[in-house]
Amino acid sequence: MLAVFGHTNPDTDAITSALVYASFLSRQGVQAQAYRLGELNFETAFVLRELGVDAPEMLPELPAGTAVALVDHNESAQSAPNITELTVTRVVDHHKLGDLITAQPPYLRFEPVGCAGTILLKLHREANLGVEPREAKLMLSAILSDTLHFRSPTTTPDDRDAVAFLAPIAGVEDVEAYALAMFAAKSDLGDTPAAQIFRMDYKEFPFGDPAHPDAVQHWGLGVVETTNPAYVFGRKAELLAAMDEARAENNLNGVLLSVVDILNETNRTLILSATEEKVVREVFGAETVDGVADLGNRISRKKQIVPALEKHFMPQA
Ligand SMILES: [Mn+2]
Repeated sequence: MLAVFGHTNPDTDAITSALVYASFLSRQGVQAQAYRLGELNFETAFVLRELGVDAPEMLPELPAGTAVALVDHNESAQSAPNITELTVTRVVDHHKLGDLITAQPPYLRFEPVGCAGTILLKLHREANLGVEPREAKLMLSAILSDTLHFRSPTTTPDDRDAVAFLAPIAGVEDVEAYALAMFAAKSDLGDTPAAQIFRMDYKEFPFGDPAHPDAVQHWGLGVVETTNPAYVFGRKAELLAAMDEARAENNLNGVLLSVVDILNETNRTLILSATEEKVVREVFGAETVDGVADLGNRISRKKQIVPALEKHFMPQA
């Protein structure tokens, strides 16, 4: 049985792509089971509840050598704790290639599109496999989530085509209304502890030349996508404390928490210390005022934040 899973601190794409790819593989005669690497966020819980679909189980500790398939990620820092001991046989992803190393030739499908769900739809169409309403709504939800319903600069024509194809099958007549309901669910944070809010959409990245491991910096980058940024800034002090804890706990050089206003398409980022303040000034030209730096319309971590930091920390040739 092939274990299929998305990244830690899963978002909607990480969960739904694991479910859809596992069922796709099973239909192709490859026994596969979806798992998750963390708790669902409120948006994903809403999507699964709407569909009456159970969340995948937490990935158990897998013995070394177990065959696995990765969706929506490929970097070891964002994967199962013992990923380097597992046998990665398949990856379907739309992120930059990281430190993936395999002993055997794997099946790899990478495309620079807005969502892993968009690639999964292509796999169905290429295999002449019909898309069931359940799978259609899972993929549709992932694409709307990852692209913020086409607001994100990561959006490609393929993502738009996929949504146009999937919405009628999924029975979603008003796509924007459905997207807004997802975003509202995601923004309804209630009394969620600050540490959990910081971790909900959080990824760690090594920056710098891997040939000089001593010079590599490790940064933790959190994002809160919300229709209610005022609520998040109301908890600024708690969030900064949670960031401080995470930095110490995980031995990080820096941490950032970007608060993305989905509807206004802006990013205001919480700045913990002089270290982050300096980097954000040098990389983005943004000054920090009261612990907040205005990063303007840079709402995509993948496309607008990570590449700029990567370049900054890479030794100049
Ligand atoms: Mn994704």
